[in-house]
Amino acid sequence: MKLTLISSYNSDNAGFNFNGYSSGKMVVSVPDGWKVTVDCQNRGNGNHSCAIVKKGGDQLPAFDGSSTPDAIHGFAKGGSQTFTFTASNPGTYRISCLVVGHDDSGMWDTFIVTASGEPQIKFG
Ligand SMILES: [Cu+2]
Repeated sequence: MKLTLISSYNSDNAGFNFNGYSSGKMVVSVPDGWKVTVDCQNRGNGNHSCAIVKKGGDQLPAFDGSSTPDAIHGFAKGGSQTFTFTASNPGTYRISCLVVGHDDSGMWDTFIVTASGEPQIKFG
């Protein structure tokens, strides 16, 4: 499946959002074993990145390849980077911007690997 994550989609939470959602309010569920390609775009003025990590504060990807390159520095406005990984180990993870301070500012959403079923996105 393909997941498009747009950093600073709008001014919600001072731009610290993906697709307009922050602090876990967008919940993306993917079944175990599915291959996920993330298209990470940046519409903000500052640098941003996209990664799937296990929990807040983590700087390493939760799955092999589940991050844009050099995610701690991110990339600039107008840029777009993609990465592909395979969802595994059912549980709750985090879509995070790993640029320093951004996750702490709420620039994260929720990523769940389910045991089975179909991919789904919910908004809380
Ligand atoms: Cu960011």
